[in-house]
Amino acid sequence: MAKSKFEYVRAFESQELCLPNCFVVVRVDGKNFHKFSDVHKYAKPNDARALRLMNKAALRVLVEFSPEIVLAYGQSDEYSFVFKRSTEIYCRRRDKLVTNVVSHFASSFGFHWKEAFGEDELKYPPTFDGRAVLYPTLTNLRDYLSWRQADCHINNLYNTAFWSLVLKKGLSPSEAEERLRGTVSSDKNELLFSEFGINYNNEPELFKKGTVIVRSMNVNVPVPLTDESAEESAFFLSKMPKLASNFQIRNCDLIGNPFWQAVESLVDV
Ligand code: DGT
Ligand code: MG
Ligand code: MG
Ligand code: MG
Ligand code: MG
Repeated sequence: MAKSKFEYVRAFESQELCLPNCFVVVRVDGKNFHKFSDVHKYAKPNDARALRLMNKAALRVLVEFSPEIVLAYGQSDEYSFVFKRSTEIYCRRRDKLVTNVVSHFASSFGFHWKEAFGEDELKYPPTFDGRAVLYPTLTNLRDYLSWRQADCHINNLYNTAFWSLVLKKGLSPSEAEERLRGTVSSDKNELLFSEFGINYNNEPELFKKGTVIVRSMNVNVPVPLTDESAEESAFFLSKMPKLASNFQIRNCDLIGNPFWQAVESLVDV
């Protein structure tokens, strides 16, 4: 094929490759979801419709890039996708990886909106950012996921106490903030129990733990802490490619050893 005189501009393109042998974690996060959650009247502190939609968009990403993503973890407006360390997808080109994941996630979020939100319309197109982080060891990867799950727990405990004070006791946001200043976890647990009759341990695992999706293929993920009801499975599998049924969606602990004993042979490849 004849080359045009313009072809030389290609040489200006640069590309970064993800270091060999490292886990590639792509994390997406909603842009200004403080506002997005307000405009779409998300329930406070947690909106199960929104979290289930995030899970469904994430499942789409695992299916689209199957079998390269072995694990994903999501909470709030974020999701982390773990590519197996041996992945050769896009020759490990960083830009390709991040942009393909984030755009597939965002379009899936819009695509499945109605299944989660029904008559409540999507009022404007949501935006997600994306980044890739490389982890050389399984310990680093475990610590990364533990960090995200601990973040989920800390925020959820705070938000549950905060919104109880505001919505059930009529405190203003600044009064609630003042009331919680300097409290530790046990104080918040106690406050929820004594003032609102809430046993934090009994809150839904979806809210307390976030969600992990495992490319299952025979691994026996322990503690199906959520009952994966028929209704829930139907939600995840509707309007999805068949392959979606090969993934396990759980709201389980990622910090302790049992989860890793079950998935290590799947993840560390
Ligand atoms: P960013 O990420 O820098 O563009 O800004 P934001 O506003 O997305 O900040 P971020 O990602 O740190 O915090 C997530 C926001 O999303 C936070 O304002 C709470 C909101 N959000 C996420 N999930 C829920 C939910 O289930 N219910 C409610 N009410 N809000 C939620
Ligand atoms: Mg942010
Ligand atoms: Mg955000
Ligand atoms: Mg966030
Ligand atoms: Mg092209």
